[in-house]
Amino acid sequence: MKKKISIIVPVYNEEKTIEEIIKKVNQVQLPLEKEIIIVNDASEDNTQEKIKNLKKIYPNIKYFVHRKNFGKGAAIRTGLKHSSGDVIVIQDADLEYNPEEFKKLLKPILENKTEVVFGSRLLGKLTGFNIPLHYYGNKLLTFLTSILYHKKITDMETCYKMMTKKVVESLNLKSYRFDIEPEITAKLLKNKIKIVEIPISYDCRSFKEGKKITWKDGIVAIYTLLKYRLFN
Ligand SMILES: Nc1nc2c(ncn2[C@@H]2O[C@H](COP(=O)(O)OP(=O)(O)O)[C@@H](O)[C@H]2O)c(=O)[nH]1
Ligand SMILES: [Mg+2]
Repeated sequence: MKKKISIIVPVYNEEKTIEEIIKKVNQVQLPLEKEIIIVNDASEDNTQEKIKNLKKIYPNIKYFVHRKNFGKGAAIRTGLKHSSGDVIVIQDADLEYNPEEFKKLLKPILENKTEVVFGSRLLGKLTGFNIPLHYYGNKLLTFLTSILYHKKITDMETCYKMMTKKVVESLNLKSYRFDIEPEITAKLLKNKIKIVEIPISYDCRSFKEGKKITWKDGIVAIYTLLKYRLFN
């Protein structure tokens, strides 16, 4: 029986959106108990104050702070270490992804049809991609993943990766930065773990609004995909 979901929120300088996203996460009605694990990756803005206020309002928040900036992957791994849920999902601290989608993502896991669900921004109706390089970069990285790992998937880089705790632990994650996404996907595919993809909505923010991933992370992603394909 699955009883609890741990929602891991890596945060770096997101003072404008952290309150709103945590409110949304708490609003969504799920058939599991929710644990929210916020990992502040040494933000230099007002994120820390905002999280402290949130903690007073929502008792289901666990809060951890890195003493220096290590990256999204490191923050996710810190969150994992402290999670007690049977199911794990990652939620960015901006507003690009909508937590209402958790309902759809959770369904096949609760029905024991799969242990891993990816929310795909590129399946079904396209919404919210508005930086062409970002859109084509995502298409390219996903295409490359499918070729290298002989399995068709549609969105390697999605933040909405929902997995049972058992599966995440088996992956033995090592990445520090945005290379965490290709690492997770590569290891799942390499270990022949089934991934169910469900279309989700997406609302891409601009760099001005705080988007942090860039084309350089795309290069690192290619390197990471090759690395796990060729070595362990
Ligand atoms: N912990 C941590 N999170 C980061 C870092 N850089 C970005 N993030 C978080 O990762 C999430 C995704 O960043 P974003 O730039 O929107 O990229 P995308 O959503 O993957 O395209 C956001 O919640 C950021 O706050 C970092 O250095 N450390
Ligand atoms: Mg984002």
